[in-house]
Amino acid sequence: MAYADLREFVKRLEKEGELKRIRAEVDPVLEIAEVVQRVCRPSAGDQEKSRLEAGATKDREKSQLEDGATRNTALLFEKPKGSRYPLLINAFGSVRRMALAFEVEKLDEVAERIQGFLKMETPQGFFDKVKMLPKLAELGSFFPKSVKTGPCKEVIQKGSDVNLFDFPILKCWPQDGGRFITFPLVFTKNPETGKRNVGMYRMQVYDERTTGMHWQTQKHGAEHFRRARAKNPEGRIPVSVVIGADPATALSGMLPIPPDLDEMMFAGFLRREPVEMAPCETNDLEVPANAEIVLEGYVNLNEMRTEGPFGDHTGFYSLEGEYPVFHVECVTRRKEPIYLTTVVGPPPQEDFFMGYAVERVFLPVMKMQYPEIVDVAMPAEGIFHNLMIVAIRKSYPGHARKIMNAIWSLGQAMFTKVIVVVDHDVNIHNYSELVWKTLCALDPERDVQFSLGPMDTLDHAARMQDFGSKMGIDATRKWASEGFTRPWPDEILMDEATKKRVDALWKSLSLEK
Ligand SMILES: Cc1cc2nc3c(=O)[nH]c(=O)nc-3n(C[C@H](O)[C@H](O)[C@H](O)COP(=O)(O)O)c2cc1C
Ligand SMILES: [Mn+2]
Repeated sequence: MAYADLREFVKRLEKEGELKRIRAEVDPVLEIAEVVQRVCRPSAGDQEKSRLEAGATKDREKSQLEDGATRNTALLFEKPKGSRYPLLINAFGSVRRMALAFEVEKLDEVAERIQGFLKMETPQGFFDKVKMLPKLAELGSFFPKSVKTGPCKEVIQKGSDVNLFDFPILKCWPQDGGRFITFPLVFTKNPETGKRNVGMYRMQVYDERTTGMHWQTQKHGAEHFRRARAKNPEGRIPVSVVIGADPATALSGMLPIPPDLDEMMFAGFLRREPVEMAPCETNDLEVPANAEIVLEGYVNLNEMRTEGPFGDHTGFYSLEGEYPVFHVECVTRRKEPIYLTTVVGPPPQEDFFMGYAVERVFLPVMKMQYPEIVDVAMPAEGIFHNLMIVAIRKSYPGHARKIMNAIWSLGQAMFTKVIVVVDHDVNIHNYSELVWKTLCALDPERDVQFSLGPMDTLDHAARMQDFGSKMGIDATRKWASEGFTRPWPDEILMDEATKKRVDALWKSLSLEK
């Protein structure tokens, strides 16, 4: 049975020893973020240790940043200063909790389910295949279901009763421009097709009823805004924002899925039960009926306002920029809503584990289109878009370069700043092996390729916002057919017969502790 709502997930986390309640009063202005830092990030030494362990066991999931002194758990702050409502944070901040969110033992199970669907007879081509999902979903009845009302309507507040400061909204870092809603699901409709989009875009609170809307230029919410503005620059678009829902639904806003593929359908697929959608009170959007908090309102198409700075997941502040403005006209909520939030900052933070799950879950989709891809890794320090390591089964000259170009054209992977392509026999989750073999395989001038393209808005080093250069490193063995005519040496490995002989001798050498 799917989690009915966020509070069921809280109960499950608690039962699994994955959640701590904090009864002391803690200030959502800076203090909560600092507490989270001490729980979710081990000291540098521990990090190095866990990395070495992970490398030794070929398993990145082992480097879960479990730290001796403070255990990495979800935190439920029962008394955030200045608010009547509890605050849930770090709920998804480990591989284990991500697996609990998707109700699986291993994230690979989700990948296998997706693979099962992709294997069904579908037209050729990645997007066609992915677009088949809604059709398959209709058959499998994952499609969202309209209902008249739900727990998200226990309390309805309109007009001057609306006050965002009722909620324990975080200020995360000292130079942040204000308090930010960090875990919202932003609902809009494509003004041309009427299709829904749901995205997780942070919202800076300007006053009781106004926030920023941080739609980065390549994101689907931004596209809805632009299309509506092109039709009627003086108009407005309806926007509703959900804070807190069952885990699959809450996470669906960050999924890098194609435009016009409904995130709520995908959430239904993930939770194996349709998401029930209730109509909003003041606009024509629908929101998950099990939501904790819903903010209904609109964005004016001719209004922009300075947003930021914001301590971002790059580990640096993203600077001020001009973004649309969200006006809240109505709040609907549970009587005692749980305020779901997260902190981003120097990696790794909670969002690393969300990104890691996405990497694992979407790997079969990448492999489907590019079967030569054996594995993909995005290390935490690469903050999703800065570094992607790809292992391929190389079968023709220039194959590594082809994969680089493929990644630079694949959905949000277009943002990838550095791609390293290695042969299939490199364990890319063991960074020490990866760095060693990559460096050994390089003639830098020959093997490094530059390209230009769209950049993540948050990249502060790019020559311009949203546009800059990328680098691909071909660290595969070089072939004669690629102009490399020298012999390529074998990797040093002891032969099995000698190993067996030493195994037999081993005890007599008394070398064990
Ligand atoms: C914690 C967190 C915060 C995020 N904040 C933003 C943001 O402020 N603006 C943005 O454009 N994307 C942000 N993202 C990334 C988007 O959620 C992600 O790119 C998503 O796929 C966008 O949905 P879309 O493809 O429907 O536009 C954030 C992701 C996470 C995990
Ligand atoms: Mn989308």
